[in-house]
Amino acid sequence: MIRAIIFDLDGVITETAEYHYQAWKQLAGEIGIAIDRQFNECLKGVSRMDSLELILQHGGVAEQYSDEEKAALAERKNRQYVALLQNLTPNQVLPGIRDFLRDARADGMKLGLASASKNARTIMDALDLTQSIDFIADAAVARSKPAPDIFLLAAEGLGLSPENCIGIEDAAAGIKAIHAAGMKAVGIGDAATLREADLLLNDTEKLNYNAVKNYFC
Ligand code: B16
Ligand code: MG
Repeated sequence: MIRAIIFDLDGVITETAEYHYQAWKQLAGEIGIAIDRQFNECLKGVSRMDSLELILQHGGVAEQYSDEEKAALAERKNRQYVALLQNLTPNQVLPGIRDFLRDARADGMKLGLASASKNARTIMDALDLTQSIDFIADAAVARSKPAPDIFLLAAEGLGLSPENCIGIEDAAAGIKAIHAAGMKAVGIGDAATLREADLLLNDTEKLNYNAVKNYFC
């Protein structure tokens, strides 16, 4: 029996990946590392510190920075990212999401958010969606996706068992996290990356509440 739907944020509810990309590109450029949009694909759904590590490895300089210096670099990127988030408006909710949330809530479903982003609440406020979600899990969990922690925390916050929840994700690590939590997974994106999803949709426009409910119930 499905009683809750738990959403990822970047790539499912909105497309903040471009802002992450711009902020990381600026920081990487300042320390002499070039990244492009293709490289940015492997940062989707990955936590801030893990993203920095991947960028430093990409530049072959991961060993050259102390933990304190890495923390300072991540903080610098975040300041730039938060400044870019000023551009975010309610118009940037991805197609189909508002209708899905409305229909799910009207049908009595609980709604949760399981984003790796420590800026999730700011983003949901900017999108005018905070009131549409019942529980936002704190991204400061011990282990990031593909570990199940953030999805388990979201289920706990909603007062439900994982087997009563569906997760929706756009990243392969996110699908793994949903399954590791014991939930069914909806993937948003292409089959090559998300082949493990139980239900795969090309984009959020195809996300219809009744269709998803009928598929899993
Ligand atoms: P922050 P999601 C993820 O969001 C992003 O996809 C990823 O690029 C980012 O590094 C991560 O959040 C952490 O974000 O730096 O704001 O804490 O897809 O899990 O909603
Ligand atoms: Mg995502």
